[in-house]
Amino acid sequence: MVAIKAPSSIDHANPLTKSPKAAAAAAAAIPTVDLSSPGAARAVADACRGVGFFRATNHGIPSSLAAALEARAMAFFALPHEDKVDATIAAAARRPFGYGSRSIGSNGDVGWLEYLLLSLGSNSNSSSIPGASSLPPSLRAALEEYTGAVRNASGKVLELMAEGLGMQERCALRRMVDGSEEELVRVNHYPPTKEEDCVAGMTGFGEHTDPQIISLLRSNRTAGLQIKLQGPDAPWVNVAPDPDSLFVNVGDCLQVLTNGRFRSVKHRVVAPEGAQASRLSVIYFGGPAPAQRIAPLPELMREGEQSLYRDFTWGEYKAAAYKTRLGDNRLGPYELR
Ligand code: GA4
Repeated sequence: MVAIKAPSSIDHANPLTKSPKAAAAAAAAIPTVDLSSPGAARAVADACRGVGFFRATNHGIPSSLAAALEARAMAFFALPHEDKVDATIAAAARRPFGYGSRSIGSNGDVGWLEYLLLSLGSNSNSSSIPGASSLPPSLRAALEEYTGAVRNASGKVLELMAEGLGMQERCALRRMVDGSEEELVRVNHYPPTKEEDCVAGMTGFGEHTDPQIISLLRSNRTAGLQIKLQGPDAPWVNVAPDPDSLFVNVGDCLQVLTNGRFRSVKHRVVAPEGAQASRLSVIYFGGPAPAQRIAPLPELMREGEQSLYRDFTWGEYKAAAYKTRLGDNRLGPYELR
């Protein structure tokens, strides 16, 4: 692999994370929510209004499922390149799905990673993932079990969000994702950097926001994920890896549905200099149905409050988003002020 120089925005000498004290301050900026606690709905909403990101504990995904998927995914990524391509031919027929290495999307973005990107298919009651049919059976089974569990966790978080927003129907947000046919799973593998690759500030996955409603990430113990706190001059902070937690992030559609109350969070992965270990992360993305109108939910609007965005459907937004570069401001063209 060839080292990729990060854009200058990537700042390893981030003042917030340089000293132990500053690192502790940065970590404190990332809220933790115990999803089983009585105050969870309020804590989830506070986190989504503030950073747009939080660490969720007691999410209900058995650690054995996540560990099994991690082991099988690691074994898959250790296969020869050709085998990985062959095993994902079924999925790759529908770009951008399948196995990818170093290139992200189809507009020239590159990263220090390889990945599997799959659509979870149409039937939320069925565990079978259409594009996974030719994957090694043990990986396919682990993926199907894990995605079943992470879908439930996502549904639970969406209910807490609705409750925290004071919505009448707890299921209103969850229903937008359930059966939408727009749920994805992505398994990212960031290989260790060898000494000759060690160019300061390599990009693992460049900065971006997720276009969907919600994303839930689980990683192994290798660091690399960073989020940008809200505000133009806000710093990037390291997210300490925690395989027992899920990291939840607000996507662009949820920002619009809440008329900016919840904030879509910028995030990126830095390939740590001279890391000995691989980083492996699994991300679930929950999007709405293609025909779903994305506009601020009327019940959230105060009297006289104006929408900050021009209406669109998820189908339109996705088509436009997939033509952009990773770091582009995808909501920009829809902003009214
Ligand atoms: C970011 C979130 C998800 O990983 C993803 C990505 C997608 C891709 O990898 O093909 C995109 C990116 C993501 C947004 C802008 C476009 C499309 C790469 C890219 C440059 C699967 C998604 O839904 O949007």
